Amino acid sequence: DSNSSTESVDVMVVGAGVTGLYAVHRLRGLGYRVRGFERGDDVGGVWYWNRYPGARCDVESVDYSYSFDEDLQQEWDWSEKYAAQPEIMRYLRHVADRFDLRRSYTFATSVTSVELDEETLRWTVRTDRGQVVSARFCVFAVGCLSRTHLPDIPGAGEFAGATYHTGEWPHESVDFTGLRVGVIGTGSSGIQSIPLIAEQAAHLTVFQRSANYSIPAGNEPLDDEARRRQKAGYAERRRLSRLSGGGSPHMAHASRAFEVSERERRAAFARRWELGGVLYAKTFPDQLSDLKANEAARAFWEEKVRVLIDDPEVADLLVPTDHPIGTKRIVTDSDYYATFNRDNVRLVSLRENPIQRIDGAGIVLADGTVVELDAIVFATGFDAMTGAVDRIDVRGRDGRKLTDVWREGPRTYLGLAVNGFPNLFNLTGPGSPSVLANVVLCAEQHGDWLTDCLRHLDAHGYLAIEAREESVEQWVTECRERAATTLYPSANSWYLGANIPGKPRVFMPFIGGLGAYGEIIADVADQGYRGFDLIRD
Ligand code: NA7
Repeated sequence: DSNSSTESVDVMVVGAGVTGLYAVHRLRGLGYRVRGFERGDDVGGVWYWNRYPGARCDVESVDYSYSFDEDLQQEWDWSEKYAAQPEIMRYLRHVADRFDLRRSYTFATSVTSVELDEETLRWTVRTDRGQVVSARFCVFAVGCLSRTHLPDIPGAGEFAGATYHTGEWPHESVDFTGLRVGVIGTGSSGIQSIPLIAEQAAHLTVFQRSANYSIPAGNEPLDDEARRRQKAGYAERRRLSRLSGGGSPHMAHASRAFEVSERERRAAFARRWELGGVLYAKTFPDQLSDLKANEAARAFWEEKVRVLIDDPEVADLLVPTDHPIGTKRIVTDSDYYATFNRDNVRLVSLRENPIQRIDGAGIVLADGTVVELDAIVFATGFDAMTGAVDRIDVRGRDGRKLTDVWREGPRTYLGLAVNGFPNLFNLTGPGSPSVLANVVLCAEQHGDWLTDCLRHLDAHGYLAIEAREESVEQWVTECRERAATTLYPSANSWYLGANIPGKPRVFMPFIGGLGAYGEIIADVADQGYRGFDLIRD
């Protein structure tokens, strides 16, 4: 399937997830010739790959949807408060159809390298299927949680049963009926899938390295009346969301945690608990920067969770002790804690009894116990934020490799651009707020900024745009300094690369939130792309 003739385009986009689809739509709208490549054989990005049982978004569906087209927004009906993966896939397919986006993409094709020609400042793009494309602009929309992480456990190849990774779940249905199943990992993917696997399997063993904070979603079906109300309120909802940190209309309490009485504090936590899920992390504005405020939130959480778990010793293991609440993403669950009250579910704490190896029969623990299994599910997460970019051999000026420039951690200006890599943009990646906010609004924010930028270049006769090194240095410093004022760096999270052995420990997202970030990048554009070099022929 190789085709070595070179296609010439204005913009090459990698990725047909939430971010790539919108970028393609906007770029085409400006008349650019666009060629997209997508590794999966359909649109969807993370939602294409993460089809494990229970996969569900932790942002409300009304918010986790595009805002750029009022008819789309008004006509699409979400069936639940938090949409499950199949419904999000249906939505993204619908968007692709409605705006005829598929015709710009080549599917089941990975971009393997992009190389700058310093004479012309054009990029030569190569794929794993032999295509070669010459592009003026390269746009990466490859996702922050799209390169799966499989831990290197000795003997893993010897296991006689089936193995799965939640982030690369098979498209044909998986049936655990009658089987002894092990799940390794208790992040969002583990916590969402464990209750459903427990219902199906004969027996489930959960292997937990770190306990996580999880909060019931309070998920519910949406009826016509609920949808009507949401849609009628969309304008205001979106306005508030764009100003917010997280890209949803829910604002933190107006006062700091200890500026209110204990009664009011508890009432505020209770309201957030009822609202469900990840929003609890920002009940009070100082909760993620002040340890005492955080401890109040944590203690309330513990009270609520302990009553859900019958066995106090199991509860002791399920309550985290290693990080402040919210410094790893709080999981939004359905029936997670109650699952440990089932007779067919057992929790193994790897802190007390680590995995030593895997053999043909199952998982061997440090104390010599063999947990016999028919299937192992790795819910072990991702090489986050940089992993998917690292898969592409990106070579800029002087043949410098992006992976070398990022060796000590990602270095970007505004999350969008890198010195030495003119006309190359990385959307919703490190240095941007995307993993701490509703990524759909982040995708629109970046897609809009990008198209305005290209229009500016063309309107003024510029060939290229390139981030200055001092701008990159300032942005990296700003991201680090902002993170240092919070409790986030104290957790061993994937925000810091801490889940990947040997990865540099750098807080990768911009922590100031979607609204503040939007102001910064708009301001840069308004000032003639401050901090960038605009290059003529
Ligand atoms: P996460 O949140 O990174 O969770 C991965 C889990 O796997 C986490 O509990 C890890 O424990 C565990 N893990 C990773 N490596 C190992 C090894 N070697 N042994 C045992 N356990 C291990 O990934 P998810 O897919 O659940 O969710 C990712 C994001 O998607 C989530 O934040 C949402 O935003 C959506 P650890 O905590 O590192 O000790």
